[in-house]
This record gives sequence, structure tokens and C-alpha cells, in this order.
Amino acid sequence: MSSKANNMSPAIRRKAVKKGLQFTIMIVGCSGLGKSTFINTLCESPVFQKKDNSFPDKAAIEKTLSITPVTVDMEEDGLKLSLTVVDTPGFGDNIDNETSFDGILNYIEQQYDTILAEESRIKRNPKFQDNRVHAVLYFITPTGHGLRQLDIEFMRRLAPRVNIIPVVAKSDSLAPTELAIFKKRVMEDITHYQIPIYNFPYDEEEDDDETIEENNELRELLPFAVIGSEDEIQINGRRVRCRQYPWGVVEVDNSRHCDFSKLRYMLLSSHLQDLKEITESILYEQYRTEKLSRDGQYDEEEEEADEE
Ligand SMILES: Nc1nc2c(ncn2[C@@H]2O[C@H](COP(=O)(O)OP(=O)(O)OP(=O)(O)O)[C@@H](O)[C@H]2O)c(=O)[nH]1
Ligand SMILES: [Mg+2]
Repeated sequence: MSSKANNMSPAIRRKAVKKGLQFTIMIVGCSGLGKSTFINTLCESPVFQKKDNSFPDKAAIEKTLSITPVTVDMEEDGLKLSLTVVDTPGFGDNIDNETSFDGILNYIEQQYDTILAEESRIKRNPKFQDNRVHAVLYFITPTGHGLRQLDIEFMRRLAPRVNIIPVVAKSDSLAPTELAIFKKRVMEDITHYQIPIYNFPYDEEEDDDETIEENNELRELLPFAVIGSEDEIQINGRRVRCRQYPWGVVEVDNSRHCDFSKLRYMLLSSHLQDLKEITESILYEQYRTEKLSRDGQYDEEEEEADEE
């Protein structure tokens, strides 16, 4: 697969090598779908600890109760990467879903507000930290039936503000044929309800054939099937992250078992720059225009006249 990180303009790559890249993702979905476990799997470290009881191996990670950003420094494709992952409390049971939705949307918009305030300062702060969320991984319950009303509403309402990447949570709970049918149904629902998810956009005229092919392949994988686990076993001398069942082992990093490794590569390497650009030049700009015109500080007609 080609890497867009390697396709960066030389100036951006030079800057990235020197300063490192910064990237933020947020994990959203119903309670107990494995969001915090996924973060530990993605970061390859126990960012979220297991509950301390007498059987630590069996103890689950504590239920997430507040929006929690964690930052991990890593290296991807030879570049330093400062990855911030924002964990959110799961919704969908007895919790008031409206409140949890508002909390998530507020968090995303607050990061835009902070940038907006910084942009209008006379003297900029050189140490300013940009915490805009570049992608939301939306965890879908593996029901086998398609999207639930709750998922449709959540994704629809978040999509104008953030890149949404739909993900089938706990995909080991579906058999391979069930998973393929479920993925197809989810995509049919996304099309039917016109949810503008991140679908690996490309420009037929500007992008090269390799990029177009790579994007089409990733599009075909949507929604990515993921498995989270921090358990490891040795297979033929290799350390393998997996979930163990009486009938066998499901490997996290094996692309015949799930899409975790392709999702990770796409997020942290090949499409990182694209997700950032869409966030900064489309989604943030849209928010900024809406906010300034709402506050009466911005006159769209005037702007159009200026452009002419
Ligand atoms: N079968 C299966 N179980 C998983 C997977 N990932 C996590 N689990 C289990 O699901 C349970 C819940 O995991 P968490 O990571 O705490 O889920 P969460 O989405 O963060 O939950 P909240 O914080 O309550 O929203 C734990 O017992 C995990 O071991 C997976 O990919 N497959
Ligand atoms: Mg959690």
C-alpha cells in the first residue's frame, strides 16, 4: 500500500520529522462495546487500567464515566507522533442519551472555539496546543441486523462537525459470513439515511491511480471490523495479541481475522494528513462561518463581495 504520510509535501515532511505530528481521535459508542480496551490495543499500552481485584487477569477495565483525553508518544513510519485519544462514556442503557450526546458534541466544538479565540488574539501564543478532534471512531453494536435508531441519530448529528469512521465493535462475536452481511447492511443504512461519514474521498482527475485504488479498497472495508485485547500468547515464537476461546484464538493483528491493522495503518499513517486537512479546512471553517454569522460578527455577503 502506498503511504500518504510519505506523499506529504517535502516542506511538511521536513517539519514533521523535526517537530513530530500531532493527531487526535475520539472513540464513541454504546456502553461496554470495548472502547477503552480498543484504546489500550491501539496505543499498545495499558492507558486504562483494569479494576484492581483478586483476579487481575480477569478483571475488566473500569466503566468510563467522563470524557477523558490521553496522549501517547509513538513513532509511525519514521515520524514522531503525539497521539491523543479521547475516550467517552458509553451511552444507550439507563443513561440520558441526550446529555451524553451534548457532552461529546460540546467537547468537539470547544476545541474549535479555542482555536477561534487564539486566531483573533493580537499576540499569538507560540506554545498553543491544537486539540481539534480529527476523527471519531463510532463503535456499532454487532447485532447482525443493521444500524439502530440511536446509532443513526448520533452519527448524523456528529457528522457535520467531525470525520466519522464507523467500526463494528467486538467483531469476533459474529461469524465471518454474518459479519460480511452485517457490514453490507450497515453501509446500506448509512447510504439510505444519508449519513456523511468519512468515505476515503478522492479526486478522479487529481489523484494518481494508486491512491484511487487504495481508497477504493479501504472504502470496501467500511465499517472496519475490530477486536480489542491486551492479552498476548506465543505462537511459533511470535507474540500475538488475541482473544482466546475454547474453540480457538482470534488474532487482533491478523487481517484475516479482523480489520484492526488496516484501520490502525490508515489512521496513524496513510490517511492521517487527509483527516487533518478535512478537519482544518472544511469542518472547522464551516463551524467558524456558522458561529461568526450567528454572533453577528460576520457578513457572508460582504465576504462574497470581497472575493469578487
Ligand atoms: N468479545 C469481545 N469482547 C471485548 C472486546 N473488546 C473488549 N471486550 C470486553 O468487553 C468488556 C467491556 O470493555 P470496555 O473496554 O470496558 O468497554 P467500553 O466501551 O469502554 O465500556 P464503557 O466505558 O462502559 O462505555 C470487557 O469485558 C472487555 O474485555 C472485543 O473486541 N471482543
Ligand atoms: Mg470505557
